[in-house]
Amino acid sequence: MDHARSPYRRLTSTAEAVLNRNWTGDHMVPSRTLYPHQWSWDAAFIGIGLAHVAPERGWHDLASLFAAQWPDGRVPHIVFDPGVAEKDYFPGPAFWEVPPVRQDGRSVRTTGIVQPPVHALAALHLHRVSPAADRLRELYPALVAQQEYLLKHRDAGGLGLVSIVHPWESGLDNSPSWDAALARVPADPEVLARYERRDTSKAVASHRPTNADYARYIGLAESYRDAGYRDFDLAETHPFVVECPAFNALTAAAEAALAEIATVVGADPAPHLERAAAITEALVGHLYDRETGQFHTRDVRTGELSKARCVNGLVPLILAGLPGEVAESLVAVAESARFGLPVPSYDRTAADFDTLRYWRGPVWININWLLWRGLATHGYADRADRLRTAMLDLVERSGCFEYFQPDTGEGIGTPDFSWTAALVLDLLAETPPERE
Ligand code: 2M8
Repeated sequence: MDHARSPYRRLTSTAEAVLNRNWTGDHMVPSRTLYPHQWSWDAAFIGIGLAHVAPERGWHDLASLFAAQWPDGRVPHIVFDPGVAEKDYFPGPAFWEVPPVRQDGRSVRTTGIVQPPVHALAALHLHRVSPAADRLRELYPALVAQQEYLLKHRDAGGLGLVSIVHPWESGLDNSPSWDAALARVPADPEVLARYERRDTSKAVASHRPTNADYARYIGLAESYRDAGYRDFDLAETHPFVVECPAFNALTAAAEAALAEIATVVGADPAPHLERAAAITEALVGHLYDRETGQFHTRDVRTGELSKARCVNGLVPLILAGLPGEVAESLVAVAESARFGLPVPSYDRTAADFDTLRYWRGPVWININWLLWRGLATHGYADRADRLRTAMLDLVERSGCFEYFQPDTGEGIGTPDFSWTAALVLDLLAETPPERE
């Protein structure tokens, strides 16, 4: 990256400084205040940016995350830093009750749920920007095991799609995409009487999920935990089981990235390509709605598609194998009055669109970064360029915030947020997208 000639010189150094402050020596934290541990899909987005400025840190971050992978292949959504006190994040290791795993000679604890598998994409990106075939070779079996866990243990609906069992697994925690399915999960106020939320003491409460949502999150995590984190008969036994279009698109994109990784490490790319095509077909066959022109979340327990038009329904644009007319429709919806570039996290015309509350309206850089790649992949170069400039202008003006008010561009949530900083560095480098 030629920093000196970039029109965003200040932004480059701001973003690098955020990543330097959030590096612990072993891994990156999303935020020193709000998220003091290591998060799964954050590590992937962070690796994509670190590729340009500190690739060794990017590889190290991924390696330390995968060192906490469970024997069944699941990559936990949080790896807890043993040096951080239990009181500094809720729900912490004492809540999840997962036995410690050995990681680089020390003992670490994790959660028992997952997040979208963006890691193969990140590893391929790191290798393309800063070739490291050995690193790729070391990580490949773990990336394959991650996919096998999702595709074998989490196909609760039997359609060849991955189900999530908790809104936190989506990464889009309080998206309206889950409202219909969550309405059947009791929001027991007693649950919160037993615990204390930490997030609302570190961020503005009206910018975070509501107490009713949190009560459901805790109740769901308790029931999955108390069933031993087993994935048997989920659709019959667990109260929340949904197929998210973004999670599944990222799972298909991971297979496409693994096919490329396989060719580098001397493995067979064919099974990965087959799986990428099969997931893409299942996505279009079961989660795409021709009337709304976008994808929707399916509730596995009822078989119904959520009516909410959320940004997770646009993310399948990242798939090169998407039929042309579906890609065209997603672009039209993204540019319509419902969204607009950069896309907010929810339909602007919905009665409950909320410009401040987390994943119910604000603009997030990781999702826009995925759409930027999707636009480029499908040949919408002008729109991709416009979106890139809009994201860079937004972050330059407001700072590396966690999310942004979609009308004013004001930065909200935690400042100094790692994936915003990292993805800005990637946007500045303008690496062409890999073939998903
Ligand atoms: C947010 O989620 C965590 C729970 O996992 C939280 O609210 O405490 C989400 O934005 C998620 O996507 C992200 O990975 C995490 C850390 O940045 O924060």
